[in-house]
Amino acid sequence: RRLEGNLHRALADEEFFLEYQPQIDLRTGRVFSFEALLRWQHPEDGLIPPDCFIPVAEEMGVIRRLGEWVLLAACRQCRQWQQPGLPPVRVAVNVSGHQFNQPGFIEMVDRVLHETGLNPELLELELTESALMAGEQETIMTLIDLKVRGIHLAIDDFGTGYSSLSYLKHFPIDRLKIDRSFVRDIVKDLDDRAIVEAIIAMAHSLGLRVLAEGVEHEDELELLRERGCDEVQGFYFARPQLPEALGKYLEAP
Ligand code: G
Ligand code: G
Ligand code: MN
Ligand code: NA
Repeated sequence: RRLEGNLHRALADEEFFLEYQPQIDLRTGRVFSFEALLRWQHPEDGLIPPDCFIPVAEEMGVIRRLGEWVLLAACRQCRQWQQPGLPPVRVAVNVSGHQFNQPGFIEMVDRVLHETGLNPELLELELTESALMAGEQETIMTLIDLKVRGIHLAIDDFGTGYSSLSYLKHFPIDRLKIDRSFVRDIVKDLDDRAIVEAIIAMAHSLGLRVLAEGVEHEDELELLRERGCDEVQGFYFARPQLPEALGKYLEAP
C-alpha cells in the first residue's frame, strides 16, 4: 500500500505530532494527566487519523520506531509541564500490543526515561485488553517490571475486548478506562448504564481507579459522578490539543 513507504519517510521528515487531551479527577476537579494522541500531517493528503495508519505501522513493523518516537516526545513534553509549587501532572501514552509484546520494550522505556529525565511516576502506559492477552506469563513479567519503576498502567477501551476478566486479579493495573461506546448512550440506554455501573463497582472492589472516556455532555458527567466514577476525559472538558494551548490547565487552581 501507498501508506507503507510513506510511514518511513514521515518519521524521517517529522510529519508526526502529538495532541494532548486532559484527564480530570472528579473529586478535586483538577487535570491530573494528559493523554498523548498521535497525528500525521501528510504533505498531500492532509491530516491522517491514527486509526488509519497505526494498523499499517503494526503490520509492517514500523510501530516500534513510531512508538519510541511517541514515548520520547510525550515524556519530553511532560517534563516541561512540571512547575515548582504546582502539583505534578502526568502523561498517558498509548502502547500498541505489537510494541509491548516485542523483546526490548522495557529497555526502550528505560532509555526514554533516562534521556528525558522524567520521573517514571509521571508516566502512564495505556494498553488494550488484547495486548495483554497475547503473552500471558511474559506479559505479567513485563507489567511487573514497569510497575516496580513506578510507571502507572491503564487498560484502554475497557469492556470491548473479548478477554476474560481473570487477568485483572493477576496484573498490576492502576486504572480502567471505560470505552466511550458505553458512555455515549449512558443517559438513555439502560443496558449501557448497567454496564458502566458494573465496571465502576468491579474496579473499586479490585482497588482500581476508573476513568470514563468520551464524555461529551453535562448529563453524562452528572450520571458518572453520581455513580462514583473517579475520572473523566472527553470533548465536554477539552478536545485533544497542541501543547501550546494547554497552558490554562497547568496553572494554579
Ligand atoms: O485520537 P483519536 O481518536 O484519533 O485516536 C484513535 C485511536 O488511535 C485510539 O484508539 C487511540 O488509542 C489510538 N492512538 C492514538 N495515538 C496513539 C499512539 O501514539 N500509539 C498507539 N498505539 N495508538 C494511538
Ligand atoms: O482509544 P483511545 O481512548 O486511546 O482513543 C482516544 C480517542 O478518543 C482520541 O482520538 C480522541 O480524539 C477521542 N475522543 C476523546 N474524547 C472524545 C469525545 O468526547 N467524543 C468522541 N467522539 N471522541 C473522543
Ligand atoms: Mn487511549
Ligand atoms: Na479508548
